[in-house]
Amino acid sequence: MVSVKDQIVLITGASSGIGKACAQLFAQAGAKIILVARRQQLLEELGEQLSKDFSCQLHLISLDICDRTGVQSAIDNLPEPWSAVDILINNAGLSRGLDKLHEGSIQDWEEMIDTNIKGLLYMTRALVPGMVTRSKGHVINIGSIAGHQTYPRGNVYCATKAAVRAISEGLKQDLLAEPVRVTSVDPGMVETDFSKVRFHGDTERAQKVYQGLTPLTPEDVADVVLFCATRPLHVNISELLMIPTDQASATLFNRQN
Ligand code: 8X3
Repeated sequence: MVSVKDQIVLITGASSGIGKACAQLFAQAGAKIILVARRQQLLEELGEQLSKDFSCQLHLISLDICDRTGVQSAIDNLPEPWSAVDILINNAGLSRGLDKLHEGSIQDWEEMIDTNIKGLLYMTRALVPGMVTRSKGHVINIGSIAGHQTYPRGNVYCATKAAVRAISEGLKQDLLAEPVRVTSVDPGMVETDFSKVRFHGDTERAQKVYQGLTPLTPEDVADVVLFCATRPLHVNISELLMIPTDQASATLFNRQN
């Protein structure tokens, strides 16, 4: 088993949900963490909490990963002690809308494509060259069951997660001669702000998504991310689909009411 102690871990979308849970778990395991998120206030609050709970070393970057030049310059300008990123957790992502494709909002599509695909690519493109040069690194993408199965009205969101799956596969192929690992952790239903964001803040509709069943928690997913990061170096977990016991496919759920 590999320890993440003193390894530099960059987490996107770190201020909430799966990203925040990863930050907590990796901090607890002694990693040095670069937290990337748009919301400065939430970043600072999380930073304070992590320093207090785990006295870990932290670097905060308030950034929208859709900003291509912003991503490159944030990575180019990482202070020296933070520049050799060992693990990139491409977690930032979102869904917007649950509409029939021919009735969908193009703005919603652009937001999902810009964050889930392009933002992930910008981060990967900025950080992987250093990993190759140092002969050390691991890219962990947070995919989704939606990348394996398209569900009604999921159209563009599912397409973005299918793209993440293809990007993970392609990156692994292109890094075959390098000791840099690539993993995709693909969760089913996880209770986060995911549905609230999908429904543009409609909390009542969001709550119904999780009604009558036990979804995964962000901590469940973070636990698996840490598992993947801590396998011996000759072991590459390429793709890991994890779903709640109350879920069997993207559309099959066991609800009690
Ligand atoms: C989130 C899982 O099935 O709600 O990526 O799209 S799902």
